[in-house]
Amino acid sequence: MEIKNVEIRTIQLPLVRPFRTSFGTQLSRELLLLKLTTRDGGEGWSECVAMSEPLYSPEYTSGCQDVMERFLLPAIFERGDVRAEEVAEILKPFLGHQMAKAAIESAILDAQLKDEGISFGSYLGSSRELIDCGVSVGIANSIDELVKEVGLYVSEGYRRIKLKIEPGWDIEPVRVIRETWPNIPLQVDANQAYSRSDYSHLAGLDPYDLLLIEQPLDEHDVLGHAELAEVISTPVCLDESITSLQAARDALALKATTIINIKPGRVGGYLESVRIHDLCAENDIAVWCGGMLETGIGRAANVALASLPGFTLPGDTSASSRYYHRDITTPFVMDDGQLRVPQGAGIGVEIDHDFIEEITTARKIISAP
Ligand code: OSB
Ligand code: MG
Repeated sequence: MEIKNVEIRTIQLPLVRPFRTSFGTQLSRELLLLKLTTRDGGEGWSECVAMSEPLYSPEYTSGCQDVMERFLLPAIFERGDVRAEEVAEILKPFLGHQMAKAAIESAILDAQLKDEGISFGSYLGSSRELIDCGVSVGIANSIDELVKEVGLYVSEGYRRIKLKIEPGWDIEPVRVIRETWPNIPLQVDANQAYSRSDYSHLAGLDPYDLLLIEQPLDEHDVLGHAELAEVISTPVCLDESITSLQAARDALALKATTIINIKPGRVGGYLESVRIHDLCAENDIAVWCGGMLETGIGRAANVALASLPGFTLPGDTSASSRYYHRDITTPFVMDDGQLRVPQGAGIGVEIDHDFIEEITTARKIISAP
């Protein structure tokens, strides 16, 4: 496949409610959309999941655009005829920047699969048509507000609740939610907000039958997670620390994680995600699909990934309406706590071009020479 050009747009989409985590509060989602056009008229779409500031990971929207324009796309263009399976290898000399790389690989994969008439799901190795949905609940202003928000999601049918926690907002909200819903699958996500001096405090979560605690410590403190896992009974799950297949291997060898959150952007793409899935399956490690407040474009591919056999826990793959009043694709609508895996070619969703135009704040076309 020869690429003619890649259009990079910045879009800004308001969230239905503020999303507060230990690293800040999001009121709206800014992200990059890629539209790739091939020399023979094919098209591929992807979204780059980096956020506007480097608070969750080192990447951020305008930095991603810069590295794509300056280094990543020129290297892809130089190759000429390119397939998605070659992208990681071509981009390997450029260190880091997994989210930018993932966006390029995904756009190429979408164009390639549309050309071949294959869906993301069947290409990646999907084993089911429906996936179980969880929902990630931000830090609330009060316990009352939290109970209301969780109540809304429970009534909508979500099959698992994840509470964002941080020092000062942890044991008490978990206790109340567990007492209010004794049987709901429940887990927590700290986004690196704790340190090595907090092990005994985090053991205070043990009585609440949590599925897991996600990334309590610094991204680089893999050994700390292994130490913590020895002293608490809640299973430790890594998110931010797992930036590649190699990182996953190391974390498993160190016993720093017994469950892995796979986010394609964080690990450099869907192909690396499948490799991590396979590694975990061989080692009897459960995986689930994380989220980055995606629009329908990223969500479509995530839902396909989440339908692989090793994804045995509900993911942060919620319905479009949990995030946005209006999505930029045919919306993902939850039925009985599940989403349907798109069956059409490529990502398999219709794109709402008019709406994308409305929410575009910047647009640039990068052409192959
Ligand atoms: O840590 O999983 C996270 C959103 C943005 C950045 C990081 C995270 C999250 C979420 C929300 O928890 C997941 C989603 O519903 O998309
Ligand atoms: Mg997380």
